[in-house]
Amino acid sequence: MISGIYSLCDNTLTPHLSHFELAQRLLAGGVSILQLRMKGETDLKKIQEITSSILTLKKKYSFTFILNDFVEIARGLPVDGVHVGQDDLGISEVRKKISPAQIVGYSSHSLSEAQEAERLGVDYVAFGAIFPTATKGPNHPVQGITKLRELVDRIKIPIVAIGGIHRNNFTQVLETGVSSIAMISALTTATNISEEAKWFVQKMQK
Ligand code: TZP
Ligand code: MG
Repeated sequence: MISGIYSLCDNTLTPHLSHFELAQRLLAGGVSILQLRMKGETDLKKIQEITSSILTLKKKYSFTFILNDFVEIARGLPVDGVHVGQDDLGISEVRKKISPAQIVGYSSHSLSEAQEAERLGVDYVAFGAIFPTATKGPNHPVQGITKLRELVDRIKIPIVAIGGIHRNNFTQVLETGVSSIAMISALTTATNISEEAKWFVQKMQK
């Protein structure tokens, strides 16, 4: 379930596109996973509506749909899972709220945090930022490829590499043996989002 290209449906860098439009373009490019990420949004009804609209795309595309942060919304809708981090509810609390079929992903920012998340029973960990990224700003910790490789050796659950990943460093990340690779800017700021997603999808299938 967690393999291939993990796209973040976050329109911060492309506000002219709605989340639904962005999701359509990413999915048309063949991404395996789509995470709806609406950081700072407080209108729960709006998040619910957008989540429901993206769920309708399941009729057309096969993808794993993850909701970032909003566990209460994930609880009431047939999304495949939720993605949480340090600032959210604890893992066991999240588990109690969602359905047993739904998965939990966790954002980790060090080897020990990723290992602890595995111990607490998350289904996958995101690890990053692998490279510096303007999307997270200059103060976000950067892990690098060596640490990513180390994590691949240390844990059994799927690892999603994230942060600063673009065409020019994608192969390097892929070669570490991670299950999945996540991107925001490399996909959402492309002139043709679907074509760009396709390029990464094909690169990962080779
Ligand atoms: N978590 C760690 S880095 C990051 C997140 C959400 C941002 C990734 O964005 P980009 O544009 O792919 O570097
Ligand atoms: Mg969060």
